[in-house]
Amino acid sequence: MENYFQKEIECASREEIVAIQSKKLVEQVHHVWENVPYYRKKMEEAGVTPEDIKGIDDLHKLPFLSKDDLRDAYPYGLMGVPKEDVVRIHSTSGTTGKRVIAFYTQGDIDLWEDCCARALMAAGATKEDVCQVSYGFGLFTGGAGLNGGSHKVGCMTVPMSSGNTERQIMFIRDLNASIICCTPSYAAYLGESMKEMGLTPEDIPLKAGIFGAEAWSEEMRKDIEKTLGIKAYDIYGLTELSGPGVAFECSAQNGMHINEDHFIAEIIDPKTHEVLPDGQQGELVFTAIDKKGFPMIRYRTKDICTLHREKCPCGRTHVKMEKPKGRSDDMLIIRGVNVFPSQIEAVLLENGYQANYQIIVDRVNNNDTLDVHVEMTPEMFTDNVNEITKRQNDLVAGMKSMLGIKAKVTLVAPKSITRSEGKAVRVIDNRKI
Ligand code: DLL
Repeated sequence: MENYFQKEIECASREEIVAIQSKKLVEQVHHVWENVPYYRKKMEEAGVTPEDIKGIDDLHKLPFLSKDDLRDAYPYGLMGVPKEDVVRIHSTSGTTGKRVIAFYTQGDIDLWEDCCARALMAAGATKEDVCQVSYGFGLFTGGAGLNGGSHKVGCMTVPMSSGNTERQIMFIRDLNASIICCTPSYAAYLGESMKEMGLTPEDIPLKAGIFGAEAWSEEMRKDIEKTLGIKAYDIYGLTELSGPGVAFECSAQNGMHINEDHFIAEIIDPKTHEVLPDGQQGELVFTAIDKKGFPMIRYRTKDICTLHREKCPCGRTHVKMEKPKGRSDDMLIIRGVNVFPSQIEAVLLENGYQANYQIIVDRVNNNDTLDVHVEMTPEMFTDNVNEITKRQNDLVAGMKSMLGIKAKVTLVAPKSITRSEGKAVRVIDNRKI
């Protein structure tokens, strides 16, 4: 039996969703026009006034917001309410530029936690569950968001935060934790550590995991499900739009339902800015129609993705997004060819490796080089040179057929690549361009 947090809205008809979105969009545009001079100026420059926006069919008339706008307006320029109505901030790690600071009213936090509760219940959570939240707490949104969602479901919530893997495993076993929330790379590391401790999936009480905050492949899902003996569900979100829970996977495990009563999704061509039809890949753009503290209109995420509206067996009617393929700023251009780290990862997992790898890009004599360091698993570890060479050649061939270009592959000893407790760092780009 499918498990819902807010069935009426999660399974609403298309007409109902469109009506909700249209009404909220009109209100949100007025709110922003009156309270966010930065965006009002953008609207004026585009020749649009709130009167031009009568429903979602008019969405395309509104100007985009980009990461550059967030940088320009840092820190307070896009705040949508007086400071006394803000109860919290969160912030991005700033790995790809200046930090983003997002502001939340109490109402914003409530709806965000509802979104996370929907995700947990879609993964089977009930008030009987013990939910261990092993995303980082603090400025990062992962810990706070899923912690709040878990409270709303009524789970016994364990606010672990990330790190201290032995203690994580001890709590899972001692408290009989049934649900874990963390990044997929940390889930893989937990699995690896449990295996080393001689634990089998039967010794681990977990039944489900809610994994997101970074791109991960289907192969990695299979791997985590096998080692931990759980069902692994994807969850998507970003600080600018509150955090985790913008979209989440249901029992069908093939794409994430976007919470359309709070967020309107569009896919655009990142070059021409043209809105693309469902089923076509492009950049994901969101309009947050409820959030008041940091109201984002047509925010360009840089995430490359596809939307689908086929009927879902879980009964939810909200549009689904595929796993994002990566961010347009993660995409490497190597010798003119677009390469996503997720494609390299897929080749490794298909060949029996785990997602312990590092991609090193450089430019030598005006030529891009692509080196992939890949850890052997303990089972395949050998010092037989012929064996290693054969394995390396197999991976080179696999990558050539996936990417269309040649990579240099170096196999390294198990455990020699640093593990991550949060988002994994996969790419080192040494090119000075
Ligand atoms: O990563 C929020 C989050 C926390 C999501 C916990 C899920 C779970 P940021 O740090 O602002 O927020 O990073 C947002 O991470 O634009 C994507 O590029 C990437 N991302 C997030 N979830 C996924 C996912 C949090 N499920 C950025 N698959 C986004 C692929 C993801 N990429």
